Amino acid sequence: MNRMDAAVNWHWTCSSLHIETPVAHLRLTPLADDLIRMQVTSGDGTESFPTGAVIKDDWPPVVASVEEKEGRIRLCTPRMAVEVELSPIRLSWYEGNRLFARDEAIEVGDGRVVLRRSMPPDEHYYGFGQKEGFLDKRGRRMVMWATDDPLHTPTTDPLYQSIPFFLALRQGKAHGFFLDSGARSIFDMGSLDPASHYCITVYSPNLDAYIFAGPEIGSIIARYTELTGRMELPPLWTLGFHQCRWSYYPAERLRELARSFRQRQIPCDALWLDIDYMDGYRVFTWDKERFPDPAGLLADLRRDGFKVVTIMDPGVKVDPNYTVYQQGVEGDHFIRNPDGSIHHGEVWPGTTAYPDFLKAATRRWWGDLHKALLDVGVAGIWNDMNEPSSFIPNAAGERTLPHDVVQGEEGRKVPHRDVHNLYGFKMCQATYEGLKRHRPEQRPFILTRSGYAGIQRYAAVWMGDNHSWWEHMLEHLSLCMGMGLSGVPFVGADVGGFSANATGELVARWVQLGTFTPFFRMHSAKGTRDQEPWSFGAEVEEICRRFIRLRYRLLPYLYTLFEEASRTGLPILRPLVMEDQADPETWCITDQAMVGSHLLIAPVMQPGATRRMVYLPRGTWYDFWTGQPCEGGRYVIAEAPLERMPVYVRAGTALPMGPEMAYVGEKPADELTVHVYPGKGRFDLYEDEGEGYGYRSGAYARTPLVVEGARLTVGKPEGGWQPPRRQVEVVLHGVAGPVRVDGRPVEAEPVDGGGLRVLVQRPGGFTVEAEGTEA
Ligand code: MIG
Repeated sequence: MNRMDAAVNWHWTCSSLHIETPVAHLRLTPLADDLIRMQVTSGDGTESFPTGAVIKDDWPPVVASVEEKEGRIRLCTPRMAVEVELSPIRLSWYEGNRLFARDEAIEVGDGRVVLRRSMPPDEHYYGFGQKEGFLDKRGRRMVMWATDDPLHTPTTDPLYQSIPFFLALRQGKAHGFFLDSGARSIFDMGSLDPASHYCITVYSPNLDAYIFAGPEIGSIIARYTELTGRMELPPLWTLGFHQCRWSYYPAERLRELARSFRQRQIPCDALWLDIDYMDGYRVFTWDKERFPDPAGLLADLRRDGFKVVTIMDPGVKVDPNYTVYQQGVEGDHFIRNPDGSIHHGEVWPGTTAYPDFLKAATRRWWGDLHKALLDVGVAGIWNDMNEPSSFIPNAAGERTLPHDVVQGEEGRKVPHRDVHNLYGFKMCQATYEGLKRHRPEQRPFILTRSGYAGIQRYAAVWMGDNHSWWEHMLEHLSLCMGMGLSGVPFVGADVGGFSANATGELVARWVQLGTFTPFFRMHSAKGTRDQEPWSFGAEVEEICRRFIRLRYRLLPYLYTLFEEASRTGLPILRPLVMEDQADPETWCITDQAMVGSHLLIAPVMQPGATRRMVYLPRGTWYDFWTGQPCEGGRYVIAEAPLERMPVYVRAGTALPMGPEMAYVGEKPADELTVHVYPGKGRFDLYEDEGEGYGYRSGAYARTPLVVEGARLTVGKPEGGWQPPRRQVEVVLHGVAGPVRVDGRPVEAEPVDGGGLRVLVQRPGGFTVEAEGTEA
């Protein structure tokens, strides 16, 4: 390795600062006031394979200046600066006058670039996509190399996702770093303790990074997702409850499952088909005996409100009599060995060929194949095994493709090693574009296991093969929060746990957690005991029923958060540090989360526990179950008998809730309840048709719910869509009364657990207030 030493020359082109050294070229390009791109090019100067993560290139010009002083060059934007020492090359990064990071050395050689950054002892590191461990990743060494590892231990690394993005927080101020490469990279955040440096290595002769000045976590995520794109608003039904297992078959079993949900009055929107629906694991086929009439089955289920999602693996069975394989060969869609032959791996169908999703024609072919599934009524696609996974280890002992198989367009071929982390991402792009082409009037729904930075544009993500272990409830929270901080808001994990047998208590607790996570699906592995909400006796069934119903009642709140995420990139499930990054207590909390910025959840993750400690950030909070106010900025002990998970609501919240329903769209959502928690705040309730793109041409409603003290003002909805609302029920918590509507006294009814309830026979445009907040 060679350290980038004395610069031989430098120049400023008005858009980039270029610095030439004998071993590499450094280029610094301001893209926005708080964002600078940093590129190091070495080797023969060829650019790295473009990942496709970054979608924005039309940045408005930045007012930047460059000056040289005492052997340093300083590049400034109105909000950030980078100062380059020329011998050796060292970079100091500033937000205003605050030094936030220092690259002490840049080393190149052996097909790598290494960045050594100083590591203040009081700095915390968050994000990195899907990474094991607690919220703060300080002290961990993490590899970006998409891997199907079904045993998630506290130190298993890497997992399925590769998102080389992180946030650093020091003394309440944050900055961000994104490394854009589809090749292997390593983030060693001080694994050799005590550490004075952290170290970022990319296995490429080039480094392409983006530095975000912050200092707000939220604004960094907003910028990062401006760069890499945001989730499209999903269909409303995908926020409902999903039931899955490996596998429900034959058709009659699926019908029986559907009947059970309706008979037991447990809401459910989607049933999932795992690999056994296929004919010998051949993708895009159906097993004719198990599913003789898929279109009829799906139509019947649909009449009862059930959507069906089918699994898809990338591996195509090598079988000369199978059309998909034939087309793949004829169309030159498969990844090849260095000698030019089609590469064969081993996955569920036996010997398989892997589509090369880096090729546009292959993505199109793959996307078009989905038409057959859409035609029989499949509602969404579940992309599994797309790390890609292989049953035969490669020469490096990894269960994925050999590093030297060849991918990419003609004239732009690259070895798999350079683009490994893009496989799942590009597969999802193919699926997404296929769904858009063949069902343009509906919003696509794709769930994926593997992904790269920007995956949020194409798919929701679940956390892969967890276990029915209590420890994996904490993993559920930490992985999902890490993903949310990394720009991917639509995330979840297998509720109840995938491998091993669950117990009733575990399932009850896990369903409580799942109720508040963006993607809410129960799933369990082949060979494990039944894992439906009713599989563990009446008490657990009742707890599941109550929480799944609560999930549906919360849809107006959750859907508004999804809409916000689609516009701003902000996560739905957030660590507490995002809500109050100046409060040191929040910096390392992994076992609690915010859902949006109004609800705080504290799941119970130990057997037998009936209470737990909860940190409430500064301000006043209300117990969701009792309506009792509690002061924050301290720890409280929350009561948590099995049927209750601690949930708190921030003072000043207007929490919108809808009616109970068996599934989304069962009946018009014409009842709205607004729970008011006195204080000061505002919630802009977002509603639309829940499907399709009408909202893009104005068919939505945004209703301001404004809380001031014990007064709620429900404004007139903005937007061109009329919510089907006849009346609004308002529940005022923590107040004594009397209650007035638009200044006139009304009868208010006390509600269980405290609070006063009034019914206003209008869709909006009124004020409800109470006198005298309860002491
Ligand atoms: O090799 O399709 O993570 O959710 O049930 C296992 C069977 C393949 C792994 C997925 C899991 C799914 C299972 N799959």
